[in-house]
Amino acid sequence: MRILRAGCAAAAGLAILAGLGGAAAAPTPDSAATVVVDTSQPGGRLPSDFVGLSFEVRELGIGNIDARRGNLAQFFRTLGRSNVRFSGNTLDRDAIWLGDGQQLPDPLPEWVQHIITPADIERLDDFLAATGWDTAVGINLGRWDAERAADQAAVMSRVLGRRLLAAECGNEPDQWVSRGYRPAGYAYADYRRDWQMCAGAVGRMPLAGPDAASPTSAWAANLARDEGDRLKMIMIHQYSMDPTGTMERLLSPATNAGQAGAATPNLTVAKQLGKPIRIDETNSAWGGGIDGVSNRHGSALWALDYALQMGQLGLDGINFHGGLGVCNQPIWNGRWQLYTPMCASSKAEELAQVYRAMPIFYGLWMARQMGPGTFLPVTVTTDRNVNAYAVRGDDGRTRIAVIQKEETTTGPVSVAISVGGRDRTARVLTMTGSGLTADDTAVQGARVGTDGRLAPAAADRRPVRGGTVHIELAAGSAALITLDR
Ligand code: BDP
Repeated sequence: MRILRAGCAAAAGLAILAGLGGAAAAPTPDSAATVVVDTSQPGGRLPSDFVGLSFEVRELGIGNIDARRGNLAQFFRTLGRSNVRFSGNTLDRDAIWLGDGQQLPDPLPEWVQHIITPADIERLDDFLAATGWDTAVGINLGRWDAERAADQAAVMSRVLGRRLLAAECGNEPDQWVSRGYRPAGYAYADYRRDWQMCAGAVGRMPLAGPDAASPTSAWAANLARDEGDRLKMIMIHQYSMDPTGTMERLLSPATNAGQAGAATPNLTVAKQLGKPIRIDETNSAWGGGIDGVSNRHGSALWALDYALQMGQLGLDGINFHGGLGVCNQPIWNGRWQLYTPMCASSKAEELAQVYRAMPIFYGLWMARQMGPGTFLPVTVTTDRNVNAYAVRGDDGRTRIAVIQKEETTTGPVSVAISVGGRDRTARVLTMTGSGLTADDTAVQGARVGTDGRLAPAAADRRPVRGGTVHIELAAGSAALITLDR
């Protein structure tokens, strides 16, 4: 039996109760888990904008962020208001700003692949107005041009106003030597001078960064300490695996522990300094993701677990990176974005900006349903790969997510969730897929339609008796349990 987080004496007893208490018609569960929710000790916040998105800045430049076309705006509404960030490798590598009255360099340097203009910012603003989201947008610092940066900043403040959470000076500066933007030996002290140059050019605009590639890089903590009030929010990147990863590794307790370990040092500094911190670029594996892993059902279970894990740890938000090309095909520059939450089924749909949800989208949607609220400590006792989180919602309802991360051919788990209090009912929404490497993820059997909406069938009802609710959770699925007041 694996006891996750501090064990408690009641848990073992509940495990026995759960084994006896399964519904009569259901197949005998192979094993049991208990989840004890401590309703008396509220922890940190799960903000409403916790689960955000991140895209390459190229998506702005090629006109993909458009509320008047296709179904992208509805995808954003389906997820609920949050923060969308535009940056990524295409920022410093390929993107040039062209303000009104500015000229492109002649001859055009070979590196320029994408031109970002005030019209793109206007279109973004319309999109944000239509969806209720806010944004962080990158300014090219890798290939620096002070006049263009100042103009971009002025346009962004004028057009986006309060919808602009922050600008970001450059992407992954700790990789600029290997990308050829800076000479060998370029270190944090050099970067800090570059960052100050960018901060100087953008006026009073709020800034977030440094968006280092390595989650454990000291650049984030250094910048937060050195740049005081000028840095509004710390932004770090974190990918759970390298491109050699497997589904088994993605869903393993070791990866789960590694994620927390990687985020903790910068989070600790952020807390000491009282500064907000987001993982503003994340996904299952860098290098565009892994076919058969990042684009399959298991990634939905991973994303739900990971988002809530990071929320419970105390981060302020997490932006899942993606791209708006054809699903499972190279999106730009020969690179895949297999981990993307949404993508087009065909070239024609890509041009029409009609997307479909990838499995991971459902994981983000489930995580989103847990908040806003305050985390409650849970103790999970199980010999299976099960994680659980609880949140006391701002609406007064307690919500519990239980995630089972094993292949669907393994037996179900009988879960006894101890919540205390009087008898009442619980509503259960379940996210399922036919296998970890299937791509038919659904919530209550429902999938996102071509209109971008998700309309799950009514939740299942379960009684809460003696302070405990029992559910039977199929392997490779996740349940979101809402307690009625
Ligand atoms: C990050 C970059 C992003 C890439 C991603 C990846 O910022 O542009 O798409 O890696 O490798 O480092 O998938």
